[in-house]
Amino acid sequence: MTAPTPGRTPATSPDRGGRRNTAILITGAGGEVGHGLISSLHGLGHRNIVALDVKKLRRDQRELCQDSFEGDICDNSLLERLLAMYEITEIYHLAALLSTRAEFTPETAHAVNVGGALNLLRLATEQARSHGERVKFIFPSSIAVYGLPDLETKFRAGAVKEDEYCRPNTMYGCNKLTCENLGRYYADHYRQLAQDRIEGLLDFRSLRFPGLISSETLPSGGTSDFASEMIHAGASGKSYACFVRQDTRIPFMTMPDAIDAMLKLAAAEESKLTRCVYNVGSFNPSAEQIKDQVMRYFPDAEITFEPDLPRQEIVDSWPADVDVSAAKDDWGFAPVHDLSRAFADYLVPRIKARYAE
Ligand code: AKB
Repeated sequence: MTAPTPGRTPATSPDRGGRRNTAILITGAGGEVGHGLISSLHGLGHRNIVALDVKKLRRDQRELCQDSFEGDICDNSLLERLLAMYEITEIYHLAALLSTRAEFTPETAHAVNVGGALNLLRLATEQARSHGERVKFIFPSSIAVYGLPDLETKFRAGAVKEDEYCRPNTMYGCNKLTCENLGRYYADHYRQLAQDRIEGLLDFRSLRFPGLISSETLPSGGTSDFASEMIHAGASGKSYACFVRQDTRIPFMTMPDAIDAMLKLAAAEESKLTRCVYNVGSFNPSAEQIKDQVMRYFPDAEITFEPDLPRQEIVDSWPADVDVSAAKDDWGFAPVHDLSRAFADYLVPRIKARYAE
């Protein structure tokens, strides 16, 4: 990993009286969500984005950031050096090993997904203590925190609320649920017995993403990836064997709606928030209905269904739908894309352009 060049001086500016520049830190910045988030934050006028990822960011992404680092969120010395260079006021902690990949290396997934989050939560509280302002910590959780015991219960449960069925069957789901609880602990109970306790250092907010579908990036290592893989294969003329049954149903949303939801939650007035973890999602088609949409726009697509039973079991334990009323009521969650608009207005035009290049 390439840490910041040793001896790099803290970034300061005259109008801050020599104090370090403020920064918005995005971990996992080179991933699917990070890719869209950097562009959206830059589009909103933020010029103090600091990106961290294990891989070097693409040039067009680096150019939207004030700084970018290659490194591991488990590398404490790297995080310390980041601390020394910037006054971090907001963190979007996106770095994670997704559900399928995590099942092959569960202990590594725990180390990265939970150990990394713990490092960032500690970094955030130290930052708040040192510069005297609360740090906003935005954490993407997942529908993987849910664990429906069987298909009958899954379909009877319908749209599950945040506090129902939180019994995950995957290491990734366990990790995400643990991180939600760690975030709430750091925000509300951190060092609660210490004499020198300082309250209110962290403003932790989390949203449970469903399957995300992007026109710009292909997913990797997720168990909800069948939707994106099917769409991109159909559009690029490749045959696709879907790894779940036709009747498989989970909630999804498009990447632009996911980024918009994350920024809306981040901007929400704290007094309006009745909880720190929210469900989001906007459509919940069956795998067959996704295929129907793909065939409508790419009639030559060759799509078959060859369920991978262990992965099928994971998806069957996730809810058929999620109740998003708390997000709508508290901070105005309002996704633009339902299934048909996701294809007509976003996926098909953008993906056709992408594969035409
Ligand atoms: C995955 O498929 O693992 C993720 C998720 C549902 O959080 N995309």
